[in-house]
Amino acid sequence: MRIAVLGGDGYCGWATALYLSHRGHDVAIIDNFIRRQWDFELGVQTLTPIRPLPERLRAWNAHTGKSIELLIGDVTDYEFLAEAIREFRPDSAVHFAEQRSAPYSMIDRRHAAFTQVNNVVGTLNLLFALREFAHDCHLVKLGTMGEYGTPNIDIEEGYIEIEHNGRKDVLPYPKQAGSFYHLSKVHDSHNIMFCCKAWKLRATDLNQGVVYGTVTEETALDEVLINRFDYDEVFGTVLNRFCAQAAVGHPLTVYGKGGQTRGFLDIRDTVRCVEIACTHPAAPGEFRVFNQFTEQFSVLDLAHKVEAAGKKMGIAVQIDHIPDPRVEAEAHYYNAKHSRLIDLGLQPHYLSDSLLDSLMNIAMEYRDRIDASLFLPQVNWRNPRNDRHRQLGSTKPSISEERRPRARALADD
Ligand code: NAD
Ligand code: USQ
Repeated sequence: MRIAVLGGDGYCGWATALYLSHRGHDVAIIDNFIRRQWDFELGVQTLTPIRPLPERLRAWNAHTGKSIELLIGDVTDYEFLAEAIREFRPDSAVHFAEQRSAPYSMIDRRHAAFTQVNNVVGTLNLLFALREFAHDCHLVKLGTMGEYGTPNIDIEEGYIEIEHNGRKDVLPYPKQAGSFYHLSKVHDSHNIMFCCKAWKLRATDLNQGVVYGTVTEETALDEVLINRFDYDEVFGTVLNRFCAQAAVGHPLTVYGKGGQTRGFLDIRDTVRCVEIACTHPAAPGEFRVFNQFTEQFSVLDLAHKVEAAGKKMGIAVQIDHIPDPRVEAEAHYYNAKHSRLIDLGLQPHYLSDSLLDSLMNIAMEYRDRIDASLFLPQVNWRNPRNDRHRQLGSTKPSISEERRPRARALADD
């Protein structure tokens, strides 16, 4: 298939582009590298030393003989995106190209507005470009399990049958998102559903849980192909962060009670799920939702798993409960369905002891790059700041004055 990977320089997108290319699909990456600018803005860097995208692509070609096309541009620029879609003519457009950090969206008004404009307008542009230039192309959109929040009933895959005053209907599952970022995904879902109905586009919303891990078969071929591993408070996700914290002897930062329960998956399952969605497209006019995760854990479950893995390696891991900077339930019911991708052939990689050991080993290997001052949360849901600077994407730090020197050092590098 011809598959466009929007956001293919990012964490999930890079691993997916390589996997799809390896499996014989013709792949084009569309990206504007804004994720790398956010690292500069925040004065942070990934634990793993990622290389510039053209260098990554040359290495991929040298190892496999396969080429991945690169289209550099901003998906919120309609002219650029329309041209990219018209020229590449994808069978599937896999859309990862959004601002995906909940804390980033909660920094201040400007970051909230940026997140929603970047995400909602990018997706809207893609819907219009598909309608105009690739009507039969299947949109595979990365959504999030966080769209549903934590209701006190089972979570279904996208839709729920409701009986009300003696009548029944199947309706979109209620959304209770927990940040301006998560809300941007809710807005996307509504726009996509409407376009499937109005224009008979075909789309799959992959409501993905929290991803962990960094190594896939393809990224392991060469260090030049290494993937991101974020551990800072803004972009680092919880299990990756706990492994980095353990590696440098920092107490694990469990927010509040730690009963927050979420769906999780290995990045090797992310890439496979996307391929499954592409090769089993939705029908014209269909808006399909798959819950993309393989297991659910509470934050405290994960902390104990990392503690046990540390013990085997001779590292004494301490677990701290710090005040939760987010507004979220710290103990709640959680039971989310996730059978549709398994029905289509997904064979999950569960979080085994050996996998956790390998995550810890990566954190240990690159521990000299860890800046422990990035662990403690500074963004607070109850108290987002007013605007800090004029322009987004500048190399100026946006969270605190203390980070200025680090941002400058990174920029100088
Ligand atoms: P990431 O930040 O590592 O990658 C996103 C990529 O999109 C970056 O390379 C960035 O430069 C690009 N991008 C962003 N806005 C763009 C724009 N306007 N134009 C062109 N390119 C743009 O994020 P990720 O972790 O790979 O997440 C990818 C997608 O998966 C996101 O939509 C995210 O919401 C979703 N998701 C991620 C996770 C997770 O745990 N990482 C979990 C659930 C869902
Ligand atoms: N948490 C801690 N300690 C930490 C970091 C996080 O207790 O040091 C807690 C958070 O409070 C939250 C949970 O761990 O309850 C998950 O937080 P996270 O930062 O790992 O993930 P989240 O903010 O939910 O976002 C990530 C991705 C996002 C994706 C989402 C899937 O960044 O793009 O949409 O996972 S989901 O969680 O299903 O919404």
